[in-house]
Amino acid sequence: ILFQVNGHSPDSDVQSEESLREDLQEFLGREAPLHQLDDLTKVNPVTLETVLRCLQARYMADTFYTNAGCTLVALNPFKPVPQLYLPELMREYHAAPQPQKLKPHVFSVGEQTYRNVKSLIEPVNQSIVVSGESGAGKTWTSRCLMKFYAVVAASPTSWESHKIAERIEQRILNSNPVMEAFGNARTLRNNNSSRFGKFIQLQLNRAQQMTGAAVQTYLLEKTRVACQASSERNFHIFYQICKGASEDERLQWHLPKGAAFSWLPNPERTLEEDCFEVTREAMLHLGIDTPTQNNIFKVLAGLLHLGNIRFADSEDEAQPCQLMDNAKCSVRTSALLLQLPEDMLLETLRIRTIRAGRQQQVFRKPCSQTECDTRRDCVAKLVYARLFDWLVSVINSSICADPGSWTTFIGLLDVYGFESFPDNSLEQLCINYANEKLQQHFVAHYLRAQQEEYTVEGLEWSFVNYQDNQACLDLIEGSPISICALINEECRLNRPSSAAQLQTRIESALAGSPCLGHNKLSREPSFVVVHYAGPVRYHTAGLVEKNKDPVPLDLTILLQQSQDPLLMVLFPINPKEKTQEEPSGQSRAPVLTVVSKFKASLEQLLQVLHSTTPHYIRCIKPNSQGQAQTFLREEVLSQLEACGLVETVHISAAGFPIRVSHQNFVERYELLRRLHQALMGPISPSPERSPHSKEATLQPLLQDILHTLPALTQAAATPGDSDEATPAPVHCGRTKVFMTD
Ligand code: AOV
Ligand code: MG
Repeated sequence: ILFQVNGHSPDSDVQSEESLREDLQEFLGREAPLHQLDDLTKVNPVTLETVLRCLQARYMADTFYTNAGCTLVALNPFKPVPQLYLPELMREYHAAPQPQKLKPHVFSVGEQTYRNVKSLIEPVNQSIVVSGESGAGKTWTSRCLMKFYAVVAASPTSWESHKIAERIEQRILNSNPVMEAFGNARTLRNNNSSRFGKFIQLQLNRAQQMTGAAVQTYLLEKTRVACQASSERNFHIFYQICKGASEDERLQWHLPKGAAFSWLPNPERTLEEDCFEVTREAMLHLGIDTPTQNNIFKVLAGLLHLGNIRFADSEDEAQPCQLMDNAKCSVRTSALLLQLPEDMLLETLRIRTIRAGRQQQVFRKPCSQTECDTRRDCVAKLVYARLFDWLVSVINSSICADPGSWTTFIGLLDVYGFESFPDNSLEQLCINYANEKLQQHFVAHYLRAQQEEYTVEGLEWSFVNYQDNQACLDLIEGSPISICALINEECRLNRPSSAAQLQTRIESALAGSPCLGHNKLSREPSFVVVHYAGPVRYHTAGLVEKNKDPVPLDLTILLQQSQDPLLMVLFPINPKEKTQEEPSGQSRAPVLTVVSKFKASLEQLLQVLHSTTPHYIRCIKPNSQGQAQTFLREEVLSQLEACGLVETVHISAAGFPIRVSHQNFVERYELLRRLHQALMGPISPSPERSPHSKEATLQPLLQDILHTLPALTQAAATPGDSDEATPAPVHCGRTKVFMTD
C-alpha cells in the first residue's frame, strides 16, 4: 500500500508516510491474537497454514477445543486437565442462554445437541460422531459426553428414591469400564485402544430425561486374543484377572502368581486400565452377579491355559501332532476350566473330520502343527467373540429403557480411525471403508450447512460440482464389481487361488477406477486404494481366508459339549446346528462373509445417522509420543488431512473462504478506502454518516469500500493480466461480506 502511495507521487493532502504507518499499525493490531480465535473459519484466509498456526497457538496456551464451523476440533492435552471437566462447568454450559457463545468445549456440543432435541416443535433425534486417529481421544470424548448427559439429563425425582448405584445414568456410565476391559488393549499407538466400534443411543423421555440407553458394537478385533503384535498386549481383562485375583481365586482359576502365559505379553507394564476392582464393581451394578463374574473369569483363565498348548509335527504323517514340553498339563488345566472332556479337547485340536461322498462318510485326518495352532487359536477367538457379544447383550438388557418410556435419542459414535500400516489386511480395509462412509456423510452434511448459510445470506453460489469420495466407495463396495464383490466372489467359488491371482483379478477388473492407485514398488501381491486420507496398500495374501473366517464345525461341536454354565449359554445345542453336522452335499446356504456382514452393519448405522441431525467432533493427537505441551506440525497436518479437516478447508475455499461481518469489514477496509480516495479522489460521493442506527451508518461506508476494492485490485494488477473468467471476488451478503481467497 505504501508502495502504491509513493509510486503515485501523491498530492499534498495525502497523509504523511509516518501517519500512514501509524494507521497501518492500528489496522494490523485489530487482528485478534491467533490463540484467541475460537473458530477456525475466522482465520483469514482459511488455509492449511493459518489453520495449523491457530491450533498450535491455542494448544500452547492450554486451549484444547476450537470450533471449525459446524465441527469441534479437540486436541489431546496428554495431561490431566481436571478443571475442564468439573460438574460445575457442565451446569454452566447447560444453564447458558447461548452455549455456542461460550468457549468451545465438548460440553457446548453436548448442550447444543441436547437443546436441538427439545427446541424443535417436532423433536428430532441427534447424533454426535467422534472421529480421529488412534489415541486422539475419541473414547475419552464420548465418555465425557456420557458423563455430561448423566448430569444434565438426570431425572431429578429419582435422586432421593434410588441409591446412586441403581440409578440408570450410573448404570449407563458403568457400561464403559466393562466394555473397555473386554474390548480395549494396549497398542503401539494407545495404551487404551478400543478394538471395536461403538454406537450408543442415549434414550430420552418427553421431559428430556435419560431413561435408558442401547449399545451397538462393530467388528471386535478378536484375533488379538490369540495373537498380539510385538510390544502390544491382549485385552485388558486378562491382565486384570492375573493381577487382581485373590489367593482363593488364584487357586480356583489356576493362576499362580508369576505364571507365564504366551497370550499375555508385556504383563510387567502396569496400566491404569489394569484395575480389576473397577471392572467387577461396574459389572455388579449392571446386574452381573459375583458367581456369573467368577464363571466368566474362569473361562478366560481357561483360554490363557489353552494358549500355552504347543504342538510339534509328528514324524509319521499319519499320526497326530505331538505335544511339546508342559503342554499336557496345559491341556488338562484348560479342559478343567472350560469343563470339556480332556481327550475330546486334545483330539479336536489335532484331528480334523471330513465328510465326503454320497454317504457322507466320515474321515479323520491328523492336522499339521500349523493347522493345530490355527484350530487352537480359532477356539479362543470363537469363545471370546461370543463372550463379548453376550456381555453387550447383558449390558443392553440392563440399561435399555422400556419401549414406551422414551421418545428421542442422542447417538454417540466412537469408531476406529483411518489406519495405514506397512502391512494392511482385511481389518484395515474394513476400518478405512467405514471411515470413507463417515467422511461422505460428513461432507454431505457440511456442504449442506455451507449451502444453507449462503442461502440465508442471499448469495447465489452452488457446490453442485464438488467432488466427494463416491469414486472411492464405488471401488470398495460398488455393485456389480468392486473390491468387496471380488473378494466375496472368491469366497463363494471356494476355488484355490493365490494371492497374486487375486491381485491380478482386482487390478484388471477395476482398472478404470480413479481410486485404484499405481502398484509399483511392491514385492508382495497387493493393491493400492487412494483413500480421501491418503493411499493405502493392502496385501492380498490371506485376504480371502480372513473374509471367510471359517469356523470348523468340529470346534463348535466341541464347545457344545462343555458342562460349564456360561459356555452352555454361549454354545447352545440347537436343532439347526445338529442337522448341519450332516451337511447335505453341495446345497449349503451362502456363506455370510466378514465383509458382507460389516457392510450390512455399516449401512444400518448410516441409516440411523441419516435419520438424525449430526454433530461432529474431530479429535487430534498433537504428537505420537503422548507428551503434553508438544505440538508437532507435520503430525497434526497429516491428521487434519486424514480426518477430513483439510477437506473442510477445501470446501470453504471452493466458495468464499473469507467471511467478515459488515462491521468488521468496514473497520478492516476503511483505511483502504481512505488511501484510495487520497490517490484517485473519491469514486463516489462521500457517505453521509447517519446517526440513526449502526447498520445505517455502516451501509454507505460498506458500499463505498465495495466499490473501491475492485479499483484497488485492478490498480495492483499488471496491465494485460486480467482474467475475465474469474468470478467476482467480493459478495455482499445480508450480514456478512464474502470473499474468495
Ligand atoms: P482413541 O479412543 O481416540 O484411540 P482415547 O480416547 O483412548 O483415544 O485417548 C487416548 C489417551 O489420551 C487417553 O487414555 C488419555 O490418557 C488421553 N486423553 C485423551 N483425551 C484427553 C483429555 N481431554 N484430557 C486428558 N487426557 C486425555 V483408539 O480407541 O486407539 O482409535 O482405537
Ligand atoms: Mg477409543
